[in-house]
Amino acid sequence: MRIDIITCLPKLLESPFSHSILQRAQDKGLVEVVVHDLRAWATNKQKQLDDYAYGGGAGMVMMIEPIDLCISELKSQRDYDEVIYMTPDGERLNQGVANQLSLKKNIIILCGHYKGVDERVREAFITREMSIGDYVLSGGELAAAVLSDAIIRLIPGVLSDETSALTDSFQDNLLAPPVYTRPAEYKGMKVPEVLLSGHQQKIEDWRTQQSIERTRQRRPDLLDE
Ligand code: 6GU
Repeated sequence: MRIDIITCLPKLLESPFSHSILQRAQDKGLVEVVVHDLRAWATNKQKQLDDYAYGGGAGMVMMIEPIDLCISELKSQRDYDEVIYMTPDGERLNQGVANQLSLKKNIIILCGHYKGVDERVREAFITREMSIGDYVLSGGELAAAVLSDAIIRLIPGVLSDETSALTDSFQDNLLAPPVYTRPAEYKGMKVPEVLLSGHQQKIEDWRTQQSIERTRQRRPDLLDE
């Protein structure tokens, strides 16, 4: 899989892809993440990317031409399954969407900034608009990093234990059960006996029951879906 991220703040995206699982996924060749500085497609000598909104009002709007040039250049090099625009008024990201997107071959992610992009960008180039939740971030970069992380860890081979994504919270619309490690007792706080019992079936049953109970208490909305 290849993810092309278009941004006017490429530095914001350096660190998230340079550590741990996301770095290892790239080193193994399972995913290629390429961050593009939109400034490289700026057309005037001031390298301007945004301008005042027609009709007035606070906030700058990202101009269509640099985005058109950038996306057109990428599309001339390969076919893309999706061109995703990160915006708080997009479709809310969930595990189901991450699962879908992890099956794609090439995707572009455009990060919004300022008051957003000229609406014609959305009409002409964008196939899908994503939000990561009902709150506003300063720009789409951190949201793009969140989306990319959620996708990349689902690509087969990225997680060292292939089954570990299957036991994540939300994978079956349930929250994950509690987990424990050594010591078996710490300052009087004990690990549930069943986990020390060695009875694998009892342990699975306990985990399932804990997942259901935890979901009922914390996220009853998930049980209705
Ligand atoms: Cl995708 N962008 C911004 N700027 N804020 C957000 C968001 C995206 N998702 C939630 N809040």
